[in-house]
Amino acid sequence: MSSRFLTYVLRHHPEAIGVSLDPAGWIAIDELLDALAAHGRPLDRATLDHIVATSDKRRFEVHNGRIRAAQGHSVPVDLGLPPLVPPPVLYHGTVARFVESIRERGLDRGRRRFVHLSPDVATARVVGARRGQPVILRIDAAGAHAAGLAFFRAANGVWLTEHVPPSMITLLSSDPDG
Ligand code: HQG
Repeated sequence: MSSRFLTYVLRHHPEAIGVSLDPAGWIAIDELLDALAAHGRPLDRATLDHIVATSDKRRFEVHNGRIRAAQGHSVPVDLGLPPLVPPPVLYHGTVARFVESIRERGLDRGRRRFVHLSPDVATARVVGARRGQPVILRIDAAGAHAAGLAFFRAANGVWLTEHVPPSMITLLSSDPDG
């Protein structure tokens, strides 16, 4: 099993294996493994630990025998992250077909709890490249924070905020090497 089914369960559809997450998104690992087995997706603890340890984006947090997705949820969760002062500039990787709408409406969280922002261009490029030729947007995080928007940092370094208005967004580059 790759991390994909685990992120599906822990971010979006815990009910797919008949479990629920606690309000902060955690589930006991024993309960998760039992439910996976009961739904034809057996996974042993060593393999789970390997998936967690080798997840390229550090997608999972493990603590006190429990596991949760670090970010990316569409189910209602309160991760309990403290609001932080963000770096002055953050980045968002997307693709050209979304840019006009983003310029008009700003960055929307869509079905997820938050808009996801990257601390550097290289990471944003990887995020955008999931959908095609990446386009990098530069986010005036200092300005957005000064305007009263709350920022949070997930355990894996992804920055989260509920919405970014168009005035805080600059098209940085549509050149994958730029
Ligand atoms: C776009 C992955 C039109 C936005 C990544 C994005 C990340 C708009 C798409 C994490 C828009 C949403 C999240 C607007 C935003 N009009 N399009 N107003 N506002 N968009 O997947 O940031 O591999 O929900 O640009 O690495 O791409 O799953 O968000 O293209 O950390 O672990 O709407 O998911 O991590 O797509 O990715 P998503 P995202 P994992």
